[in-house]
Amino acid sequence: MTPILYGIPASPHVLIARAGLEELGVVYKLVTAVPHGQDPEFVRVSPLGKVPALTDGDFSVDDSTAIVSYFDYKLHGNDKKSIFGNDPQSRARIVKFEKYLQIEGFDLASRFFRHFRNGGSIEQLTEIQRNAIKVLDYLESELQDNGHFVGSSYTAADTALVARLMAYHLARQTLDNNKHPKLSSAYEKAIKEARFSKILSDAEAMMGKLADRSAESTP
Ligand SMILES: N[C@@H](CCC(=O)N[C@@H](CS)C(=O)NCC(=O)O)C(=O)O
Repeated sequence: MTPILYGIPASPHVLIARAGLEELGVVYKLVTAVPHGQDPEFVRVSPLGKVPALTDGDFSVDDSTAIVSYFDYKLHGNDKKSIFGNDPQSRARIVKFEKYLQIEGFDLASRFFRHFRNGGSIEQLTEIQRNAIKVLDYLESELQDNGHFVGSSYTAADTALVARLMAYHLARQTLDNNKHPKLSSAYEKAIKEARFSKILSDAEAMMGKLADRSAESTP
């Protein structure tokens, strides 16, 4: 049975899950579910009402890291292709950055979306942008020259980074190539990869539809 991922393409946490699943080559079906949607199956698999949530046969779990880690283990166990690292030091660094991106990455994505939804002031937007730059400064300082946090292939930390930078782009923010050259080139490289450009296009299409709908409803 094909695993089902519940969520909406432009959700920052759905992007994190999808970037990881694409990297792992998981075939899944994306079923539209908005946070706190009332579809009974979604309510069952996501008791907190958050997206993303996953079902794979009888199993379900609702958290982007848990979803990626579930498939990583299912496909790779502890073999050398795990995207969570294959030695203690790599695993520690990958988990550290994935977690940082989950928590502090809020400043790159959801804070902007919340601000636009609530119609905040320019001063507030400037403050949010300033916070986002601090997060980007730190990530820039930790990224290797090859654009990965660890090693030379995409790990769960890298896919979380790609997802966060996609959300930053969806929030109409632009990376500054002079200030953040490693992040800028890592992002440009990633979105040229079909597996990542596909999920970015889905998210952009959804944002486009939302913009059209709000333009239509504007008198
Ligand atoms: N830790 C969860 C967080 C998921 C999350 O907060 N998703 C947002 C959408 S991006 C949501 O569903 N928000 C609704 C809420 O927090 O009530 C994960 O990584 O999947």
